[in-house]
Amino acid sequence: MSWFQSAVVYQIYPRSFADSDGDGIGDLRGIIERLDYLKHLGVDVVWLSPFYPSPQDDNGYDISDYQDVDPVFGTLADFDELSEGLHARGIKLVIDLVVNHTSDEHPWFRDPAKRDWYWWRETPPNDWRSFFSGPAWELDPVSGEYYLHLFSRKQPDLNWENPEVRKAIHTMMRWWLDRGVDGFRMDVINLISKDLAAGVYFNGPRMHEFLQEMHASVFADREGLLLVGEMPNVTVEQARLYTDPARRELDMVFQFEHVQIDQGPTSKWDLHAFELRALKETFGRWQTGLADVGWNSLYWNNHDQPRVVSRFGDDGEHRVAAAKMLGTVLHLHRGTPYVYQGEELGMTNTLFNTIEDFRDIESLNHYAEAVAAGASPDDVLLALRKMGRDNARTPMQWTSGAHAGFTEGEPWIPANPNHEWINAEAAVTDEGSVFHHYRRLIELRHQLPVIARGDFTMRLVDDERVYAFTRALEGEELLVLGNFSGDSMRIEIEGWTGAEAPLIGGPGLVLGPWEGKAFRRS
Ligand code: TEU
Repeated sequence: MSWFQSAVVYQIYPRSFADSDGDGIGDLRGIIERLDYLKHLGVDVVWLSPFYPSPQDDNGYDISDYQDVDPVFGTLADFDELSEGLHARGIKLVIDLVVNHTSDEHPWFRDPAKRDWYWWRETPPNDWRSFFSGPAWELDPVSGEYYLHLFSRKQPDLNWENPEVRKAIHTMMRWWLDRGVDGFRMDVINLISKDLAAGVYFNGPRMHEFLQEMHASVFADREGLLLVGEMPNVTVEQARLYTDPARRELDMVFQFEHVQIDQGPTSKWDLHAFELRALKETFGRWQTGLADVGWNSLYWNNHDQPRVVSRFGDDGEHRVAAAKMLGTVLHLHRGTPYVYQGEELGMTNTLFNTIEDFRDIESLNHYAEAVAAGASPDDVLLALRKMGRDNARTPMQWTSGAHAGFTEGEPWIPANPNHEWINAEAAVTDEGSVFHHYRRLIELRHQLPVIARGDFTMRLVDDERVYAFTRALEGEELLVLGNFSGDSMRIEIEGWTGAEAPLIGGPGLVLGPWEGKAFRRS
């Protein structure tokens, strides 16, 4: 049993969390001022998205110095104060490790002696496309050669084949651990091993070797860390290898299947209707696949995903019920739950009228490319509104006041107008709020071993409206129900009568619109 099996992680996207100095951009001192809020919520770990020096082409995921703080976010002294403030409250601190690529303004990329730290070719060796539109090979007019960037052209990919690159990254990682951080969320880590000739960049041939080498070189004699790898396109079978403790690679991965069920096979902008059965199929397979070896991470949201209550729930009349139900269903699975800032308030997608309202490079580039290729601007906007990452990046809603209490200046992206009624100040004083529901879910995971470790069985696999599962551990059992519809209903589950002790919600196997419930017996 590892400590993280009963832990809950809270993700902070510093740019959008809290602004202490009125420049309209969130910062580390803003977070320091809100630590008691996190303590009240009861989370065990904070994962902090990038705060390092960066040209901010991709909001800090383009790093120009791995061992400092961007002045827009504060100083290293602020970082240390934040780290101490969290530790004093018994909360661990995990930082983002973005080492598939650097910024093109990183000194490594500018150093002629480090030419082989990146992927340079006289002609593009393949036709790879960037995740942010356009070709992944960019011509550098100075040298006349092309370099690889799987993300923006300001995010050149590091060449992990070069042992010096790996050594420099390991040294940097030890520097942060020595400074007191408790682990890493590793950005697109399954992209670091590539086979250009075979056209492979997901889960490439040397992935396990690179992770095991990193483990031996950086984590070997340290305990209590959290190592989570972000892995688009990872399969259950691969995840078993990445997260098997005996292999000494990672503790868990972020897989993407459940956040792609409403998207086309080749493009996230290709909108598909949400189907509950597809969600159950994928989650069920991951629960079973990692039951005997490895470990799941559980998430609905992060800074790259639209808000879950708008996406899979109801952000209108039944918003509070739907947000609570989604929390109940996710948190009572087996795995480590992640809460993205504002999810605990039931924050929703925002309103985007025109393309001018978007800030994210992914959305802006896609719009330009699709419209230039002849798509109708209205159709493209429709997809951006639904799937655009800026939905997750509007300011954290602290109060009903100006700019949601996020800043005293002009925010870099406007607050969602619904902060007038969806905000932390109102939620904390309302016992029936989504916030207090999340507090309770976090507390339950700490208290009940059946939540942290129990076996998982999906029930009602074919039902189109109800998500149902049971958990079991040493004679202790849970039944969890989530109504993914606006209809009230009575449920039948073999072996359960509804007379069992309600853990969440009232007695009886009846569900109101978007209601979630849990029952317990032993
Ligand atoms: O994201 C990688 C990723 O695969 C996607 O979620 C990506 O954001 C995009 O939506 C694909 O369509 C990570 C970070 O979480 C993201 O914020 C960065 O932009 C990206 O890597 C590059 O560092």
